[in-house]
Amino acid sequence: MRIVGHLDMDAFFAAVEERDREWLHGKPIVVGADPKGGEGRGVVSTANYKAREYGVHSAMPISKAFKLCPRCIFLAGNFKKYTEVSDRIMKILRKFSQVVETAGVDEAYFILTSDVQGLSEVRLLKPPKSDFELWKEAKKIAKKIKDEILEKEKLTCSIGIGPNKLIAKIASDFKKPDGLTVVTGEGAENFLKFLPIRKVPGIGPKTEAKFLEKGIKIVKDLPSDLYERILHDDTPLVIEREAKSIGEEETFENDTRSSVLLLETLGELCREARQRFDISKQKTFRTIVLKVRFHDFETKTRSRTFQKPASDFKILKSEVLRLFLPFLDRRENPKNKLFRLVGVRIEKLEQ
Ligand code: TTP
Ligand code: MG
Repeated sequence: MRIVGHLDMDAFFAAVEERDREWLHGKPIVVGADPKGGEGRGVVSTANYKAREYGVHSAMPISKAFKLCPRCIFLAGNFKKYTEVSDRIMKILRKFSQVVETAGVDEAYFILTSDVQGLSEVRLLKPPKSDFELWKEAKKIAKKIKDEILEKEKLTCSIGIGPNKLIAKIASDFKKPDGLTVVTGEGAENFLKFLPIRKVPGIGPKTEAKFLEKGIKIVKDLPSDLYERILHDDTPLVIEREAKSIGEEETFENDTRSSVLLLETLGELCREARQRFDISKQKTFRTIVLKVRFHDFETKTRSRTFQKPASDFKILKSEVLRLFLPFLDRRENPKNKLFRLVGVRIEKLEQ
């Protein structure tokens, strides 16, 4: 049995903007092209839920959005920022599932129990348990993911859990924003039957129109081969290509000189690198790199390459520590600067 999750951030770009500017809280927000007082070209990237009440939605011409909602706040958006937020969200997700497929800037599939291709017996949920308990536990994990994203990023998302990718994706969209919808293998038929066909990913406006002409409005009336394909979709997750190196870095909330915090952070980064290494197909590494960035953005890296490939993570931690200690005194930090970021990387990975 497979349990697949699909996570999708709510009104992603707009939610990030609203989060980051207090004066935007509670206002209708549209991220996209410049409306130029209704004359602007280009489209809406996204609108928050408040702006959607006016009928504004993604891909709509910005001029139309302006007509529908002149009092909406129109923002250009900052893709770099959204990518950074996205990376952090994916990192949270990876703490809960070893098999994550990033499907877009604000969405990802993940496996909660499975025997995924190439990864023998990835079991996050502890067997043996009844199916019922497994689904219940999957729901609990999804709740934890939502809680941590809310706590750390102050953003809400919607998660769907299902027996395959397609159903998980339909489920994540079922209740938005801030939804959590579980569709068990047993419940899948009942869940799907009466859904409008447009809810199925891949059925766009054109396909929908063709089916509507034939009187097909809901999923259960779709041709049976298509219906079966949705119900028994077995598309595997596409896991990112094998890395040639694995790196983790952390930018501090406030620039710091606290050796306790610095060393703790480096320890945590080694652990994270180790986790990623463990689920990669690689068996050994030969180079360890430490990266340090000071408050003024001066950046230094120090590395050590072993003659023989290593696999023991005690070496990583001790070597990182050895490379870092000179930064705690005059040797590498004569001006006693504050630290902005530290990073750890392992390179020359081999299977
Ligand atoms: P979506 O997940 O489709 O939309 P959303 O996150 O804004 O809203 P929802 O709560 O319904 O999930 O897309 C994610 C981001 O991708 C969205 O914030 C902006 C961007 N995007 C575009 O730039 N153009 C588009 O047409 C769509 C659909 C999305
Ligand atoms: Mg979204």
